[in-house]
Amino acid sequence: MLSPVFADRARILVSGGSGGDGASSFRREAHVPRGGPDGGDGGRGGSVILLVEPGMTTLGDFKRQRHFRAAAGGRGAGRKAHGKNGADIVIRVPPGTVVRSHPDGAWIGELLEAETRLVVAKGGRGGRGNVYFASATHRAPTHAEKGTPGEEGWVELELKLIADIGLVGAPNAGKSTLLAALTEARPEVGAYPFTTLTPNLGVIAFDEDHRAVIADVPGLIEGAHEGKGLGHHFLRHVERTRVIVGVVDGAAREPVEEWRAVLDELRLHDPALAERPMPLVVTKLDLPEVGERWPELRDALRTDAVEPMAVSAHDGTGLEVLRLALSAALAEAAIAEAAQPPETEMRVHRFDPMAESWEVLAEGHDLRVRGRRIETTAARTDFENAESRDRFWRLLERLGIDVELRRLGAGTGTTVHIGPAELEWGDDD
Ligand SMILES: Nc1nc2c(ncn2[C@@H]2O[C@H](COP(=O)(O)OP(=O)(O)OP(=O)(O)O)[C@@H](O)[C@H]2O)c(=O)[nH]1
Ligand SMILES: [Mg+2]
Repeated sequence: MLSPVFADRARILVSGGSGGDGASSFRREAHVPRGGPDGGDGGRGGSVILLVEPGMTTLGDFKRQRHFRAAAGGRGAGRKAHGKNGADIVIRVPPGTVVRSHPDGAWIGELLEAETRLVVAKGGRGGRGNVYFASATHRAPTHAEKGTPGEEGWVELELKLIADIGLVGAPNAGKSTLLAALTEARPEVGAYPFTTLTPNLGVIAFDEDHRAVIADVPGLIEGAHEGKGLGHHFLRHVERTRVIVGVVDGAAREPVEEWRAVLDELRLHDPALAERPMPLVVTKLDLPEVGERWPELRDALRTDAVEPMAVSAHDGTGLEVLRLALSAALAEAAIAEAAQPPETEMRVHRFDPMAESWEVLAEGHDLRVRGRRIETTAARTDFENAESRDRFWRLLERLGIDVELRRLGAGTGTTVHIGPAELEWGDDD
């Protein structure tokens, strides 16, 4: 049984492991005083990965553990030994989790289907060992790269309800009662409007292999699309359901008018919503007055596309017919979905404006170089090693950054920040 849940949010700190440093080492052999370089690469750092866990329905677990840190990669060693890769951390999240970076709110991805994964903090790369830098003209390089740090940051998780079927209707129409009659869920039911404040979820089993999630949604009233009542907040979740079922209160004073108002609200929220084929259910058929007006109601609600049904959640009348109709509507929706690109496909946008370019900024008396490539290289450079330092300098020259630094006033003693590195400008360089 699924408990009532909705729109959970959690904020977690994720840290990829740093990559291991590459080794700077030389072969030792009995009769060779100094063999060739044999320093192996560092291992990559572990990543933090989100994975959809189909059974989960809340983000409540994240209230306790908020920091997830993947393991660092091992250092490379002599004899070309490769450092061990750091283990990934896999965090299970419910289907429907939307991931954004915090605090900028940038969209990172959306996890909908079982098995879907999303890397939220990539582990750092292992540095290359000095073996890698040997060449015909430079047979004994001491240069080896350091591993890069893993990505780290806060991400915001938001759980958006994904139900296959959404029950919509006016307040007090009997949506929650119907949900309870069709599933194991036990939502609160009340003889007054606005009993349901957040949607309830239940699983309906058609047979052993076919199950679907149904959600009821707080009642929709006139003005819902502009924020009246509570249902408004949930309309966007209704949009994502495969089938919307209209629930009409058979015992309302004006059932047809009331339903038309709900339909108007759907239309005002999104015209396409109201156009979707929508099974219609009149509730409370066990009440004598409802039994009496049912034939008339049926005629009034019938359209070319829809044959209304009537049920009583109290005595079970009509529920079997409703189940069959839901099963058929889901099958139809599946066919329609297959015909068009699935909107539930995972979209992942990683936008990185700094990937190719660089810029130099003044920071007080210091200068800062920003740019993906140059910052990454700085992070991988061991500035204690003269040879590594030279390589880095040559990259600055190649990219033209040195000219820009000078133009902005770099002189002896100026501090230049590049990624994690803090360098002092020397004119003999
Ligand atoms: N006699 C009868 N009463 C019903 C039936 N279904 C619901 N009711 C009653 O109608 C009232 C409203 O039921 P709910 O299921 O809470 O209605 P709802 O649509 O979820 O209402 P909100 O959450 O306020 O939007 C309750 O008093 C229920 O007992 C039914 O099939 N027969
Ligand atoms: Mg309710």
